[in-house]
Amino acid sequence: NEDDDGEAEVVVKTRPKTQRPPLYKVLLLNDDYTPMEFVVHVLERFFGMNHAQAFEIMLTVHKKGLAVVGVFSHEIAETKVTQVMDFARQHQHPLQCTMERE
Ligand code: TYC
Repeated sequence: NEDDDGEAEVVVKTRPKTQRPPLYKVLLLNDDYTPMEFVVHVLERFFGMNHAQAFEIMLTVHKKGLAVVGVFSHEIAETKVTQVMDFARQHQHPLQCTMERE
């Protein structure tokens, strides 16, 4: 950059990095004992899915062993996991729900 005094000058532009909060995948795991209808109900109740979506995801877990059921902030993901685990335990089903950083 050349201005009126004839001296070269370097203009440095700063590009502020936008900080984004880390996201967490909430995973549902398959097992041999939890009834399919219970899993569908969990997905409707805690993840706001309609019946068709919930049924589809339940079948994916059943066939593949696990599926991501949502992506949330750390606090929300923890709440979902706790809600699902408490609800499964109340109904004496071995359903497992976990979270992992995306
Ligand atoms: N595999 C279970 C059954 O055959 C159904 C099931 C689906 C269980 C999804 C857990 O996360 C799960 N009754």
